[in-house]
Amino acid sequence: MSGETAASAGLDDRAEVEKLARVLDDAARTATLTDQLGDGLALADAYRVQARSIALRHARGERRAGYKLGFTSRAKMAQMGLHEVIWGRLTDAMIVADGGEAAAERFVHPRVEPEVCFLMGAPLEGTVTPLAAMQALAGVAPALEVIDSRYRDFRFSLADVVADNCSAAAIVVGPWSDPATVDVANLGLLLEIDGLPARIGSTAAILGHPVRSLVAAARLVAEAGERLEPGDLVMAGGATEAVALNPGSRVRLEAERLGSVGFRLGDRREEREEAEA
Ligand code: OOG
Ligand code: MG
Repeated sequence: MSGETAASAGLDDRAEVEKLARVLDDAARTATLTDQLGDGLALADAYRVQARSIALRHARGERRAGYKLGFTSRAKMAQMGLHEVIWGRLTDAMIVADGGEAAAERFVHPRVEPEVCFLMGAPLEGTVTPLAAMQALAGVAPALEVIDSRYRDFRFSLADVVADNCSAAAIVVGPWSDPATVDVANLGLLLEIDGLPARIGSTAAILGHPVRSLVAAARLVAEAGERLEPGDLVMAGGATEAVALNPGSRVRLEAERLGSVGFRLGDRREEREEAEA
């Protein structure tokens, strides 16, 4: 290392941010693993790398779809050994239709998490009350997130995972409910894989109330000079540990009062046979 630490000096060199963004973008685009970035990366620089990697996606035509929060439940924090709420960006290319299929080739070692997704009806930024956050909503839905770390062994530091856009890979959003009529504070969640229960939980596991994720999102994105915009999706974070998926798996989340959402991970063999036919 040089005399200065990355934490104090930051990645002064734009070229260095750009290089790391390209490495991670390539890894995500081609579904290949890459090495952890190492101890020298400061969290603020990791967010700069993330922003640049998303800019590369936008340059390829992907559109903004909103934000995701990470490590908003104890179960997720304990599973990954990291204890700070993080945020990443969603694009339209990550959206899989409810009841649809996601090609297995898109992922390296996918895991699925039961979540709640918010739909913004009005802008929201900075320090807001839970009530103001609720009033900015147009909808709330049961949702699944597929995370797929680009790092070997699904292991990373907080800065690593932030730079890697918080492992974001795909989301599946179920039917919208009116947040004025459904209280999302404490709703039972049942995650099924291939028809068998894989995890049970509650929306209360998400920071005690999922609206706190929305409040955190408004504050955190404002620190980066951004705001939640009407039409944005905001994924509140996994309510339970993430569960590893195999090709061909059928995933379904049943959420009390909100209904269900599901998708199938494509079967690599079928895809290969189709390609050969
Ligand atoms: C980081 C992403 C965390 C969540 O819902 O907590 C996340 C990871 O665990 O790979 O999406
Ligand atoms: Mg998640």
